[in-house]
Amino acid sequence: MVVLSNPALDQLSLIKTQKGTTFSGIPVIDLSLPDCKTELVKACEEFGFFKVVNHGVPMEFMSKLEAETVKFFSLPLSEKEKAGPASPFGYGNRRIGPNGDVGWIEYLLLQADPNFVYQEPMPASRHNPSSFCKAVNEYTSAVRILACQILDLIAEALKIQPRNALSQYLLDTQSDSVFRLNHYPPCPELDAPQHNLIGFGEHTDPQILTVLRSNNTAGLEICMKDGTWLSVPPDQSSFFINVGDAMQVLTNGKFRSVRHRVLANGKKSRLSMIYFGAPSLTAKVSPIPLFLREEKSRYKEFTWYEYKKAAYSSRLADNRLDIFTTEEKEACDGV
Ligand code: GA4
Repeated sequence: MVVLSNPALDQLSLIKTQKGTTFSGIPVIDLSLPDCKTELVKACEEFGFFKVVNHGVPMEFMSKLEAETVKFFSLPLSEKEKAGPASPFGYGNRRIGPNGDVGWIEYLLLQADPNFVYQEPMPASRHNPSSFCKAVNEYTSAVRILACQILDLIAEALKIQPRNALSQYLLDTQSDSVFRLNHYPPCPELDAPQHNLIGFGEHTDPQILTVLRSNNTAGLEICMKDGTWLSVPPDQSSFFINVGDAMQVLTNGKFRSVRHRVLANGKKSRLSMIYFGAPSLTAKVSPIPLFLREEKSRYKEFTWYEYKKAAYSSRLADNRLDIFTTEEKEACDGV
């Protein structure tokens, strides 16, 4: 469990939400259908967010990792801390990033490049480390393939050449991809009807594409173009995909990096497993020439390292692309 004292609670943001808006219109894309690539592009432009079904990842991979994750987060704090501090990889609780952001959360952050094999040191007591490592490795390999399939379909629909121009970033052995396991513990005394506790504050993901799977507990909200927050009904057998900042830049703003947040409303534990597909630190990030035929570049070229360096001096809610834009202010950067 997360160790949180009552004064710690005072520092966490309590936000008021309008009465439970549950958005049912989130795009659901069936990857087995021939026209899914057009739908993927539409969803990336309109929402920067969608759900995929018939994705080919065995349910068994998800449930095995979920069971192992539950075991891991049930360990005593001292055992979880043996994974090392999350700076940047390891176990963390409450603190998110290095600049004062906090949430009602504990998590494990891991490297996720294609060569990386998750191994010990891992907590040993009451828990079988090798089965946890196996489940992480099995799951991350499968979702990496899924992310690459989605990127290839998008490239095909947009006629980006070569077809693997986007997925190659994730398949690069030096890819800076990250894997995150999040646990939002229940906090019943805060479950007042008009209040919600912030599990993970609003932000956009830095990377190219995010693949998220959660258990059946609600909490995720996405920010629409008009600034309203919509709650995403959980679905433990599907994946939710976020467009990240790097993808917004690669498409010169055609795709929208979606602002999102997680509320931990107190009744049930929420568990999520998230793969963030990223370029290598030396990769140059700038719009693909195809997107510059009719429009000038909205972004200055940067290396992924430069973006990351700036990102780690930012607060969670900051717009991390502002400093790389060629225009005064982004037109559609949410709230
Ligand atoms: C948001 C998306 C991923 O969870 C993450 C986060 C990272 C962290 O928790 O260490 C960051 C955050 C995330 C964006 C800005 C920086 C970095 C915390 C923070 C304040 C792992 C990532 O890649 O960027």
